[in-house]
Amino acid sequence: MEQQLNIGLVGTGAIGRTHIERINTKLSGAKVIACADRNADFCKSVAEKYGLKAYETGEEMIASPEVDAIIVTTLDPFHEEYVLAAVEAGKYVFCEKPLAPTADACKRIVEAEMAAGKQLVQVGFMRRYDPGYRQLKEAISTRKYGEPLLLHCAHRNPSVPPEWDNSSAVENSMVHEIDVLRWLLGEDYASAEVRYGKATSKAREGLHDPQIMILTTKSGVRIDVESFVCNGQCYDIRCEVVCEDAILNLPKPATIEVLANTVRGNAVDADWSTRFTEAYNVEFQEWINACKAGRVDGPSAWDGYACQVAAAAASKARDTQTIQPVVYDEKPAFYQK
Ligand code: ISE
Repeated sequence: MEQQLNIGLVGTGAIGRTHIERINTKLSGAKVIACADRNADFCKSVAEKYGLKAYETGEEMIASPEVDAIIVTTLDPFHEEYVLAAVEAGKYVFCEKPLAPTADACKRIVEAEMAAGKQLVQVGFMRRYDPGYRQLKEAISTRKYGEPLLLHCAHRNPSVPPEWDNSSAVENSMVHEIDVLRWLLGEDYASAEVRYGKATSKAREGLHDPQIMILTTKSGVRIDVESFVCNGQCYDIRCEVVCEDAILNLPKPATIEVLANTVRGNAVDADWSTRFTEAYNVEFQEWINACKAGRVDGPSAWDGYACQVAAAAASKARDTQTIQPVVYDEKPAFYQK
């Protein structure tokens, strides 16, 4: 029988727990067998619920020979230290997005990985695994419909948590577009801009919603992304690619038709966890398979860095209401596929 990949997960909050359930009940070839969290009591309760070993610290778990690979689902500011510990231990590590809150922190991870001499890090940009985005990617990369020229995208959430601030639209939500559109088009960004729409009265005071991010790629493709995070209705993700010979649209998720209140329509997702369930499943199954085959084939530490460079430019653009250049360091040969 093929050997099981034993995973240790650090950060037992909501997303961490859904990944434990996903891996241990739906996927094959791996099991989460251990966990760690700064909140020791909560960690113990999670360990008990799922039959895992609770470690006192993330570092201890990462170093343990019982654990083959690591998942990091802590709060964003703690990603760096656990990813670095995993790299130092020579273990594959999957880190939820963002790899780290700043481009500098991501760069430290990139440097540590290069010093280790082997790619070990994958970043949790699950949209790359969504069947709809994969169809778009295929259509764009073959140039079957000509060159992509413009993209119109939307990222709409019904509501946001209380800690959400003006920067979160870029840093927390639109980072997904920053990553997935760079991957779709296969090129880096040249500039970023963020403008405000007329503010909805439904957002709490001080929170400016909606916002529009405008990105221009190095070859000149123009992208607009609407972020409307207090729309009060539904979770809605759109991506329309205007090519020279066709207009391509991200397929809408197939959902049941509902007849109610004199309206005929299709059910919509209430949030991202249901909208991207299939993408998360594929993402983790492919990660498990790749770890067992001894490689990383998903979003790399370099992709994590590139995303934070563009996010920082977009945030600066929003704060100063100017257009900002997106300037990356030169991509090392280590990450050229
Ligand atoms: C959340 O953190 C996510 O990652 C979701 O995918 C995104 O749609 C949402 O806007 C974020 O708040």
